[in-house]
Amino acid sequence: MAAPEDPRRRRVGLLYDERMCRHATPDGEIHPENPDRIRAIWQKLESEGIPQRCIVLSAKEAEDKYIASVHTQRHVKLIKNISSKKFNSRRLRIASNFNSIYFNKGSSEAASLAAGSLIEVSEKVAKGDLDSAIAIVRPPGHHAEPDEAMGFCLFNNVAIAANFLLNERPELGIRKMLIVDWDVHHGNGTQNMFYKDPRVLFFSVHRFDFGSFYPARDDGSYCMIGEGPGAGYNINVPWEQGQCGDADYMAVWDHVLLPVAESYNPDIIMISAGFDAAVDDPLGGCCITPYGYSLMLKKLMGFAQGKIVMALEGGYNLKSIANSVLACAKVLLEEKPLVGSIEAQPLESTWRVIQEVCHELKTFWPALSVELPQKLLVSCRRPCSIELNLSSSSESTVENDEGASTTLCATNFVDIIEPLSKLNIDEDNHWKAVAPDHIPTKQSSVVLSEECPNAQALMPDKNVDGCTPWRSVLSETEVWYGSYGSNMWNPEFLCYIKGGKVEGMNEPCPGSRDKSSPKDVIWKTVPHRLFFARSLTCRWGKGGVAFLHPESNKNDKAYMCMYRITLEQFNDVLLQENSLHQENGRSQGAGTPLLVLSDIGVAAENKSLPLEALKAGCYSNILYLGEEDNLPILTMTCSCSEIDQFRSGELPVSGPSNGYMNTLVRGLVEGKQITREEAIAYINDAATREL
Ligand code: X5A
Ligand code: ZN
Repeated sequence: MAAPEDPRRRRVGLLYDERMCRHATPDGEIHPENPDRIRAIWQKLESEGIPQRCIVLSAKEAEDKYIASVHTQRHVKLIKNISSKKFNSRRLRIASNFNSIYFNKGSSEAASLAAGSLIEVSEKVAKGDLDSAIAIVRPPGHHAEPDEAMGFCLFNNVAIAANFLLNERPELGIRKMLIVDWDVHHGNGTQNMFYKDPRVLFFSVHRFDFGSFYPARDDGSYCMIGEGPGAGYNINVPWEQGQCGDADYMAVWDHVLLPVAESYNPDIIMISAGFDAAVDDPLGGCCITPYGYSLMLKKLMGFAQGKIVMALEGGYNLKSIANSVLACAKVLLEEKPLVGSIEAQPLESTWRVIQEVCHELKTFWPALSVELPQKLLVSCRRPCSIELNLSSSSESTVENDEGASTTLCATNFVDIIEPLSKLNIDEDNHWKAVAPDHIPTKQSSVVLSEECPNAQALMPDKNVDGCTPWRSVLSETEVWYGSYGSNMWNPEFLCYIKGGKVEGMNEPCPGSRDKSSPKDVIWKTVPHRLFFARSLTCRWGKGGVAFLHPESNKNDKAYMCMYRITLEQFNDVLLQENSLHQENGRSQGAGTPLLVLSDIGVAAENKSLPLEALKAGCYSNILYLGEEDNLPILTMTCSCSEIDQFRSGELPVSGPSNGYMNTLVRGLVEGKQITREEAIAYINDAATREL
């Protein structure tokens, strides 16, 4: 006999359907958005006895007409048909026309089941048949645009269901709804679909990194507040960096989302619940714990009479997503009060972001006009992982008297960049990454150059008997390479040595032949003018890149991160820095080195040494900046004649792009030279002051 139903017991819908596992990469290629994600979640819930306590539902395909309420007919047709035989020969090519998309024979069905599942559970929650629900679906949806699949998303599941409730089931009384998108990526598709619609308050908190984090479009900024009647009903909270965790999300909940939800008073809440901001996610670089997710959810249950629909979006660490969904399921079942605590303080940048968002929206939401507690705004900085790491490896860290430079020995260099690189993986193909042998981590921002077809063409370092002779000579000579641009950020520079790419690079670098790490890294300031010029580079897209004025001036000061590397490696860096703009540097690099030992003497005498072979490149001029530990300090910049051309306007001068700016700031801040604010001011000054 069945136990009588406890009237206080919450009815929680739980939807899972194995058929959504049939969407997979066509040839079994490894991919983070894979069938194991939802299997892992389901297994975890089963092992904890969750399904027995929920109302378990299986998926239903969405009707075309409902999908077509937010997508174009053309897009519906394409996704519905992409798995049919007649697309066999075209499927791969069509997928490659989209950004971060694959298709196989199971894709059409899975996409339509994911959307249909959301319709199904949303309708039941709206009706009151369920109190709340979790739909464990894939493919995810929030990046999907009206006429475009992108970012692993085919149909916009949440948007389809939201539209269904508002327009197809008015009798259920859902007049206004709140969509909370806590996936680490911006929900660009959903934002777009309801941008002018005040019946949907779209709230997305995501990594933005000044516009360089996926999807790396400017519509994730806090300036995007909605339009026409929808003005004020779109709220973006764009993180400036990774590392955000429970404390940061709680601060945003308490100071932005909850006050707004309180005044908006939604009839239902849908959550675009990606779990890629979870601790240990390979793409997100943030660190929400399962306890953090349960608090975020619990705090939302106070609205809309607890009517909450959760839809899985991203989340790529199987353990993290399983534990996080489990924590959420327990909250919806409302078994016990939450236990846990948040140790960390919000990041300093979190308060800045919250202030910006509130400032932008306070005319629409008076609750956002309250001043943030003053104590939160001053010195609330929490140490980031690099600092923790440095202080724990005391014998490898030497602060000199001025406190200006930090010397790390070679082995620790790797230890120290490792936590940073962990936080910064957002390459479409990062999962193919192979960690360099001595980096003891499963995750690395460095993608080795295996996949870089031009690696050999760029540096055909072998003749019939192995190494070209010049290489062995130059590999014995050490120099300091002084970087003042994006190479100040260690993971970026390491790509020129190890090969591979970091976030923001279009192409992987081939690396140097000698892939050994720099023997030392120190910082210095030099009396040269930093400025930004040229307007477009392959690597960084639109915007200028950094140069040093070749002539020194005692009133100028530029920060410089110096790497102790071999002259062979310096040559390879030089080639890679210049090959972006010209083809002939490549063949040049093959047979003869660009810079040999005797050139250093010439450079030292004249302070600069223009290299004829690189004259078509951006950085064709070698600067000699003195010595450190009896080794020459070299860098590369433009020629003196180019300075005149920049001044006359013959060559363009322009400020750095967001992505480039972000990397410079990161380099300076993570290199512990200056604070984020000072770094931004330093770059802005260099970018705006006349040459
Ligand atoms: C749903 C989701 C991420 C796409 C990342 C592409 N998409 N690099 O998390
Ligand atoms: Zn995501």
